[in-house]
Amino acid sequence: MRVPFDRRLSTIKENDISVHELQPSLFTLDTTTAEAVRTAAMRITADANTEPDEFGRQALAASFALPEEVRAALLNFSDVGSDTGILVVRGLIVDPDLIDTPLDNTSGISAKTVFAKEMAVLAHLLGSMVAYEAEGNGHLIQDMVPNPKLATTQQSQGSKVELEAHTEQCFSAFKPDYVILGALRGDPEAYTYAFSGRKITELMSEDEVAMLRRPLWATTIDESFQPYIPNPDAIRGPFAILNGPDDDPYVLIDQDLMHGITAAAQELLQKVVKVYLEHRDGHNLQAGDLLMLDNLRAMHGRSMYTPRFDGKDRFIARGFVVRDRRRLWPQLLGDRRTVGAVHS
Ligand SMILES: O=C(O)CCC(=O)C(=O)O
Ligand SMILES: [Fe+2]
Repeated sequence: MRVPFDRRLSTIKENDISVHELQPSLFTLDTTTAEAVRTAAMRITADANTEPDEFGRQALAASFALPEEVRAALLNFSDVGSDTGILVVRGLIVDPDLIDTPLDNTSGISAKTVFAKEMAVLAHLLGSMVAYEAEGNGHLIQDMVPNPKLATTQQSQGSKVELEAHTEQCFSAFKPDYVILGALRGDPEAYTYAFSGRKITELMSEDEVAMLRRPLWATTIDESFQPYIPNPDAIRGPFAILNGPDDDPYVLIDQDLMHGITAAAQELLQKVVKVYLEHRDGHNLQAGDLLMLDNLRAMHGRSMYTPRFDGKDRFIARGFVVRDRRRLWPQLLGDRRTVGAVHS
C-alpha cells in the first residue's frame, strides 16, 4: 500500500526531532514502572561478586524486558546525551531489609541487593558493566561509603572534604564511558556535581575553547592505581581538555592530577575549574536514585558532607560501564569482566 505523501513527510519530521532532542536529566518512575524494572531485574540469578561475567550477561538479557519508555530514555541519553551530562533515574525500589551502611568497601554488600540488579539491568542499555582490578577491591558493584579512615582524602570514600573536579580515570585509555551511582541511602548534605562539555563551551570564550582543544595538559596517575603498574611515576599526555564535535564536545580533566605544560595552559585549567565551581549542576542523591554520568561528556565531583558512622550514612552502589567491551578483550582478566590492574 502506498503511504500518502503528506503523512510520510510528517513522520520523517517527527522522527527527526525526537532523535536530536537532548534527554532531560531527570526521569522519574511511577510505581508501576518501578515494579516492572524490579521484575526484570529479578531475572538475574548470578552473584555479582563471584560470577561477574554471568551477572553482566544476565543483566543484558533482562534489559530487553524493561518497559519501553525506560528503554527509550536511556537509549536517547546514550545517543545524544543530556544538557548536564547526567541522567538520574528516580524511584527505583530499594530493598526494604537493607542492612546497615558498612564502614569500608571491602565486603561487597551492595552487590547482593536487588537494587544492584536494577542498576545493572538499566546499565546494560548503555553498554557493558566492567570492574577494575585496581579500584574498589575489583568488585563489579562497589560499596561507596564514608570511610572514617579516609574522611579527608581525595577518594570516593572521603566525606569531610570536597571531592575535586575530575574525569573518572583521566589518565587511562581504558577509562569507563559511564560511572553509575545508585543510592541505597542518601545524605541531605552530599551533592554530586557534574559539568558538561556543552556548558564549558557555552561559558568560555572562543579563544579559550580553541586552546582547550590543544594537547597542553599532562597527568600523573592516581595514587590508588600506582602500586599495580610498571611505571607508577610516569607522566601521561599531554592531552587536550576538550575534543570531539563542536556541538557535542568531550571533556578530559582532573583538578588534582593534571597540570598545564605551559604557564598559560595551567592558568586556563584553573579557569575551567573556576567556571565549574560557579556553574556546575548539583544533584542530591536520595534513596532509589540511579545517577548515570557520561564520563566523556561531563566532568564531576562531590560536595563535602558530615557522616555519623552510625550505620545509616550515605550508601552508594557504584558501577562502571563501557560501550564496547570487545575493545577491552586484551586488558580483561580471565573473567572477561575485570580490567587488569597492570593496564591502569
Ligand atoms: O560520591 C559521589 O557522589 C561521586 C564520587 C565519585 O566521584 C565517583 O564515585 O567517581
Ligand atoms: Fe569520580
